[in-house]
Amino acid sequence: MPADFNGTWNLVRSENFEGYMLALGIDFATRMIAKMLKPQKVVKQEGDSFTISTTSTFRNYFVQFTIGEEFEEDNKGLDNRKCKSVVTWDNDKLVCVQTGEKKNRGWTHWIEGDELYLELRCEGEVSTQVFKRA
Ligand code: VLP
Repeated sequence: MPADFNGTWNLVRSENFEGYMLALGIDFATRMIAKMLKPQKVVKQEGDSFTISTTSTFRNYFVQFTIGEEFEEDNKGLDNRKCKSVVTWDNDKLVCVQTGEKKNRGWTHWIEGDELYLELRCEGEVSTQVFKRA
């Protein structure tokens, strides 16, 4: 029985988001705004089907996927690069591989206690975001 990510989650802390954004080539002005944000995630999980909406006062991002099914991701409003993405279970972790122009790009979600973790990876950079239930 895999983990249950359903719910509304608010960012409480993050590490090295700047490094991750630099690896993605996000410009200075956008990084200055983005690092101040406290995004909210709403995760809907039904079996192996997920929607994750990330909203903030600046930009919003929505992604929908089924475990093991590759999809085209446009990263609209983020770095706007297209990639082919696939999400799989690694025990209770949700692991996304984003294949495209950027090497070693992807993310992992897991739950630890009452916190939702998100590790963001791009090239050599790793950023960790931690969320608590709203
Ligand atoms: C772009 C890089 C900040 C920074 C500028 C815009 C949307 C897993 C996954 C959903 C993510 C988070 C993406 C962060 C990339 C920032 C706007 C921030 C709010 O989450 O939950 O696919 O990829």
